[in-house]
Amino acid sequence: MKDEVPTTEERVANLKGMGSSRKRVEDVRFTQGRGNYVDDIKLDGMLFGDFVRSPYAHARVTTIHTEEAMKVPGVLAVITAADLEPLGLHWMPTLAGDKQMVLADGKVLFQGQEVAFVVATDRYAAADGVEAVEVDYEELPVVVDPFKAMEPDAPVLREDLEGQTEGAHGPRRHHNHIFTWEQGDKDATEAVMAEADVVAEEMIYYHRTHPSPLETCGSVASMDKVTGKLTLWGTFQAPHAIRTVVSLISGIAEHNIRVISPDIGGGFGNKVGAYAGYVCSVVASIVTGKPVKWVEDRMENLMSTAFARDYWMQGKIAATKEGKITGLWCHTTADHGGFDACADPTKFPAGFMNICTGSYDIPTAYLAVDGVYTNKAPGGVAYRCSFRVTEAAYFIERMIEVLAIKLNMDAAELRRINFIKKEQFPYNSALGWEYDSGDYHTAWDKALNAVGYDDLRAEQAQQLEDFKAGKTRRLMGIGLTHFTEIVGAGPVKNCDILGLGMFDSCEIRIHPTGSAIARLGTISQGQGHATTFAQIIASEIGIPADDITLEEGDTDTAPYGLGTYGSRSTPVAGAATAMAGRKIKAKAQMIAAYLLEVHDDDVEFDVDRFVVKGAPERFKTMKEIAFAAYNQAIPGVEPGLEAVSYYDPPNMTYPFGAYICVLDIDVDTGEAEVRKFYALDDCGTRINPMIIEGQVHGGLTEALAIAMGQEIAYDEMGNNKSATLMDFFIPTSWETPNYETDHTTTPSPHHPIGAKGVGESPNVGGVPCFSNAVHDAFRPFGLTQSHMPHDHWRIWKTANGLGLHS
Ligand code: PCD
Repeated sequence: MKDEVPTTEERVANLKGMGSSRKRVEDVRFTQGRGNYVDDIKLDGMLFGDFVRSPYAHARVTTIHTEEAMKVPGVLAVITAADLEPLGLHWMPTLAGDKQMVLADGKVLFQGQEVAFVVATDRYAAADGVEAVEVDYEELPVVVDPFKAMEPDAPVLREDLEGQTEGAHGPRRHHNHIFTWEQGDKDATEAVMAEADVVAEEMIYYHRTHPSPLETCGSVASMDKVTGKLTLWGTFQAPHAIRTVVSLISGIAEHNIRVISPDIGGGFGNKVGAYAGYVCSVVASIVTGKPVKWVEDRMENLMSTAFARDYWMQGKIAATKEGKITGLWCHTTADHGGFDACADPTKFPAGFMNICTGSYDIPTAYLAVDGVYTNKAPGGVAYRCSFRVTEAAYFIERMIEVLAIKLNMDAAELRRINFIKKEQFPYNSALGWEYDSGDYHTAWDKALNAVGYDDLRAEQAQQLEDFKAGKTRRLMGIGLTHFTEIVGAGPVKNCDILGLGMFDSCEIRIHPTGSAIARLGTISQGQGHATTFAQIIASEIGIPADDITLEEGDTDTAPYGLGTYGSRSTPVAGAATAMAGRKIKAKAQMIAAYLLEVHDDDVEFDVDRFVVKGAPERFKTMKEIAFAAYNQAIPGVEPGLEAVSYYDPPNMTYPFGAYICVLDIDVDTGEAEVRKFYALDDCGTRINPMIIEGQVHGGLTEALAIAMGQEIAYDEMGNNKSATLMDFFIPTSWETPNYETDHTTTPSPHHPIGAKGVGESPNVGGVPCFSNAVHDAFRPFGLTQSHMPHDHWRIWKTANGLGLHS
């Protein structure tokens, strides 16, 4: 019957393709305890490793006594640097062109540094063995302040580099100096500063913090001596790169290494780098011939793997009296800890910090970054941001506020008059980027209208009157942010990690019955790739998303890719997915034309089928075409229906957003309560609006944590003061406010489906927004800058310092 023929809308809906809020297919497993994380892996005869760690931040290691540990029942081996040295594995290369000790080689440079690896028959015996190892240390003077580290008589931290005046990123001018990275025009910027009507200057500190995913880092190494094959399961955000690195440093041929990232319980940049635990589990497996598991505990995670931020950003911003910005100057001192283990593309030692001109049309700018060694843990990862983008966004969004104060202007208006205009895209920034697309004014107006900005300001003024009149002890702060991100590394010509170009990949195989499997070079850590990438394929080739299996993370099966971080999966692997889909579609078109006995050009794609142009009743569905690909001998066409795409993006994508936060601050307790948080994101074409909303909620909550309490703090002796979740702030549902989300859609002109990344945006935009709200509350009392995190104590101190407690 005619009305049984599905309508176009029904056929589209049936695909659950791009734009649909398809439910996450992963959650069937995750919500029923069927996830398979590294610590769930149990192999026959598996052994366990645990680290002896340094209690000192800087000390010479004279002797390591292992005899007592070897007597502990179950302990099989205690590995030290001396054991690794003959294998050349006592040091390993970092992603930043530096090298790092796997196990303490003569000295330790941060508290919690790995000193020895105890291998035992179970986790508890390994821990007992760790207790029984005695290490003789000779304490050395500690430097935790990057400015003091650069003083002439500062202690020499990296003795291994003594006398080396050339580093991986150019000359070193001091024994604790790593590199200086300069971008933009220094002389021109200084000239602008000298001539400007107004120059605002401020030191903006983005404190040290740490990603803390639910699952900590870990690995299981299994060396099969019979086949010569090493299998390595681990919490890897970049499994293929790990395989290549393991091959290069161990000498095991790459085809004999299989790296598997099983389910990952959150990454947030913490799982990008290579850690001592991975190396030690591999070595221990080779030595013992047994599988060896290493999983760090929470304290080890907070103390030793991948910190984030720790940037001291000295800024100057120049403008005309009317508020038109004429120049931006920034000098950053970057505290990298004991080793430069930052995870950035090779040519970018300070990541994408040069996106610090933000959303504004700033004609002249200069940025210099000095990387410095201190006695703190190494890392410097992109904790929910694309390589230092969050530092850049925090810097410019604070500088805008500081300038607004100096000009005595409304900060929303100051932003508006400086935004890059829609017609200026593609826009070349003064610090070297080509922004692909944007429509900032539209987003800004939508945001201000949505929150009723003028009314909020009126209410705030009234509340200030009441405060001054003694009628209330609460102040209201309105935080504004307009951020621009840069995600999707990314052009192979600019971006590589350890020489590996940052393309990504997707392979799609259509089965005879019309369902499919797709494999990608990326790896989900909770983002929902199995859901969203199937949606791209569904729309591209007309097979329902529910009929497509997605696989990532097994280097024996997945095509080579650079992994998931820096919100690069959608911009790069998502593009590869669309391109692989298009290759399949092109072949399907030939098959359809053959079946319909017309010329290739006489059929056209229609949702889930090819139809004869002008005769829509004559068609072949993708299901029929798939079967024909395996069942018919078609002249000039190979059997089968599959394709692979390795995608090298022509540019990065530049998502943006307008965020507004309203805070109520109790000046007597220092408590800050989020009354309202509005987040408008523009990530170009949206694949799954529900997943995007979830990404925004998660990223905003991490932003709340960072801005309002989360910090890795050290005392003068280099003791980590926040190595437990008692001291390191993780917001629960209690502290987490409601978020209002919104969007505009400005597609990327170069991405095959117009999509930009979104996973990191809420963190990048959220941190300055919360922080600006705190500052805004105190603006009438003369506050221009106070350092994050804005916990109750610091807010109370700020209020106190402004004389509000008298
Ligand atoms: N999307 C859609 N649409 C659009 C975009 C996007 O839908 N337009 C979606 C996708 O598909 C996915 C998501 O969303 O699913 C995301 O995406 P992206 O942005 O592209 O990103 P990816 O690459 O995928 O991922 C990454 C990110 C990052 S970077 C981070 S931090 C975080 C985020 O992601 N992490 C995480 N998110 C998340 N989530 C979860 N759940 N978990 C996790 O871990 Mo780094 O650098 O690493 O730091």
